[in-house]
Amino acid sequence: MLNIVLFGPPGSGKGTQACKIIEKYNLVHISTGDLLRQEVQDLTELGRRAKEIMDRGELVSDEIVIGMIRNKLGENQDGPGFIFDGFPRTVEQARELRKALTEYDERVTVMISLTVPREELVKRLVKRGKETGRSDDTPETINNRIDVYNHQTLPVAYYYEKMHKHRPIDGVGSVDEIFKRISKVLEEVK
Ligand code: B4P
Repeated sequence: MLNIVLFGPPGSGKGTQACKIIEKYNLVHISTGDLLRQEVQDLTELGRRAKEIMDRGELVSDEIVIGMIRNKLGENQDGPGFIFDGFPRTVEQARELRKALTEYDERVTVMISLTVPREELVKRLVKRGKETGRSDDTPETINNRIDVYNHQTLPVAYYYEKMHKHRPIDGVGSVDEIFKRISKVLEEVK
């Protein structure tokens, strides 16, 4: 299997690039952000709790997120692999992902890490907030999300670095240019 962790700060283009990677490599897409927004839309108890946390720009608890991932892994074991979009976001989530994949004799192949300067992230997310009305794309929440990323999520990059799986990619440029950079790495590792 080809199992990709797609990593980067909020607004770095993870969701955007995930769509293109899936099209080319036919992988199962697991976006914890999308799964949580679906819970919010379905008005579940989990969704109600998650919305409050997401609107503040904080991270939903590891326990909830890991439970959602385990369900998805169990349902899709016959495919060519997974793309984890926005997960893991803490070192604990990374450890749990490793455990869960090991149960299926699988492992993470590579972590693609999109790097984008803070000013560009804020610009992209403010624009998306105006266009879509997404409730966590407000200037105050965006800044908190980037701070949370720097404090709680960035250590995940070092976790994969130690395993020689971390591949940083310049996330500034056109969507197609960035996709070409990612494809080059994926052709090397697949
Ligand atoms: P996510 O849904 O993962 O949201 P995100 O980090 O903002 O990334 P997204 O994929 O949406 O944006 P993208 O960069 O593609 O998380 C939302 C919240 O859910 C989190 O804050 C947290 O509360 C919770 N959550 C999710 N996963 C969790 C976990 N594992 N643990 C705990 N909590 C979790 O794109 C952004 C914008 O940039 C788009 O408008 C796009 O059109 C634009 N764009 C993309 N590429 C571009 C380019 N090359 N040039 C210009 N613009 C570009």
